[in-house]
Amino acid sequence: IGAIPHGGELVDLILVGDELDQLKKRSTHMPSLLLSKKQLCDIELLLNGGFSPLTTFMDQSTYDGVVENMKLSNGLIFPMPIVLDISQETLDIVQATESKDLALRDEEGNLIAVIRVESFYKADKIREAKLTMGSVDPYHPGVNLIFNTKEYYVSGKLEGAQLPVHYDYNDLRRTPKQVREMFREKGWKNVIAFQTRNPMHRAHRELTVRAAELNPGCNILIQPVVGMTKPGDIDYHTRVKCYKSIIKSYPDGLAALSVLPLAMRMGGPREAVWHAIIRKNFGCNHFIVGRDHAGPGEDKNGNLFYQPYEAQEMALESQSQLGLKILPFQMMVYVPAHDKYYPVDEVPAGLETANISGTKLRHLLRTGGEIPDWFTYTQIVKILRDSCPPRSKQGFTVFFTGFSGSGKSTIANALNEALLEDGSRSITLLDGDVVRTFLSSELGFSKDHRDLNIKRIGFVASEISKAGGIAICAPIAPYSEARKFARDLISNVGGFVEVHINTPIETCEKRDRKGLYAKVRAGQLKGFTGIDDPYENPENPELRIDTTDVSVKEAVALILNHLRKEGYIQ
Ligand code: PPS
Repeated sequence: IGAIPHGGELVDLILVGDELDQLKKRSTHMPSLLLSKKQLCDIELLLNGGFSPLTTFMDQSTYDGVVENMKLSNGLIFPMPIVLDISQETLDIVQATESKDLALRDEEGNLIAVIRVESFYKADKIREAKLTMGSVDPYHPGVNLIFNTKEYYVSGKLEGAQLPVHYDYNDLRRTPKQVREMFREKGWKNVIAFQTRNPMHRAHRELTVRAAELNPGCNILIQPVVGMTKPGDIDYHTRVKCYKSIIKSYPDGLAALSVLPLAMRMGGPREAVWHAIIRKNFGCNHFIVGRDHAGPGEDKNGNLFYQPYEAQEMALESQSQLGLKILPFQMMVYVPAHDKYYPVDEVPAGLETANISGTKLRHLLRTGGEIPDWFTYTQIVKILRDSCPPRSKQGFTVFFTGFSGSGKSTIANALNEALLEDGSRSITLLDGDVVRTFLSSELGFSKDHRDLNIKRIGFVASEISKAGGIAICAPIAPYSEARKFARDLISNVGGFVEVHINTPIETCEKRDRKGLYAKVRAGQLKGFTGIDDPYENPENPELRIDTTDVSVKEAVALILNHLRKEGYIQ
């Protein structure tokens, strides 16, 4: 049923019956490895045949062939290293056992598989990143994944106990065997696969329907990734709601939806070839590769990691080795005069086009701006708006930083009252002293302890912001890295406004409200920020306020103005 799997046979590594019982029994005496999110995704597709013909994680010679030539030892094309990385410590523990077996478990302790560690090797990660991702810039998500693997890659016989357990979308999670079964039940012989990690809009629907029109007799499998995608992407729960909605807009019986637990590497050209192989294993014999397939976007200097059609070119070049038809597509654009979508290279001469980029869409969602009907469907807009409310409905954090006595707490308290008077969101005040009484009572003032203190504050504030509340934090927070940690964590789930209270240390000492500076000068207190302990000035805070000649009222007004300007309050 469907396309012939890569290498001829669909791999299935899950044991059954007595063999499974024995594996489970044996596993209780083995050392265990807790699989990471990426490892869980990889093992799911290894065990269910999504990565056929692979039957285990790659040994050194397979890995070398794949990294250098995109070839397995039998000559078959395979562009992506699939490896199991473990630490020196875990390797030593396994090496000390007689059987060399390692039980692979999920974070709840469920046994997923057992690997017999028959070989291990240390990878040259720079070479791996260069050859597979075409970059060694850790800003590239795939390069980052490579650099964050443990030092040893291991290989050996892999026996599956069960697929990783999921509690969501079980109606859409199908193995290659189950997808093939679905095709058989529907009577589908030729299937076009469509890969995505973004919400789908009219352009995607038009593109896939057009692919089917150009290839008569083909049906469409929409197979979005719900494993790991590019950091910052729209979460898959929101996306699956969009897919479930848009699938209803296809002509009856033309398309079906199934989700894929893949850990994407954002590896552009090689990733496109890899995606095609996976879809072949799922029974599809056509694969759409559009503009910037699996692209990681730009590096921090604004340069593209890959050219927009580089992935498409490599997929087309590999077509004969892949044994499935690559359907290359240019970007689809809207032509208002015809109220119709066209591939950008087929737009009738002289006609204007329209398009809304992902960045523009995110901006429209954030600001509550209008999203036109020609771009997407009303239902999709509603799903996206519910999941990305405008800033006036999102939670946010105001994060003060500055010396002791700079005025942080006073302004934080006043801001708290002003926001309570005006708004309806719940507010939590995480003042330095309060935090050190309730959250960090065991911590001192070493660098490690100060960093941990700020991480805790960042974590609590991110949970508050995520739930739609306001967190006002007022620690000294002397180190940039810990402040960045808090910023990154919170910005992912809501707004983040850093306010540097840059009152000079001399003024703070003159005020000396708590008498701490006097104690420092008397030699009774050591390691005091700004006197004999560092304070790294924030480079780009949203606001800087020196309370030497700005009153508390004025400071609060400055902050409220900023919050208003950014749309957090009205
Ligand atoms: S940090 O570095 O962000 O973890 O510090 P923080 O938790 O904000 O500090 C809270 C209060 O501790 C008092 N204190 C000191 N501050 C700086 N250095 C040393 N060694 C120290 N020892 C005690 C100080 O009063 C801080 O409160 P604020 O509100 O800033 O005056």
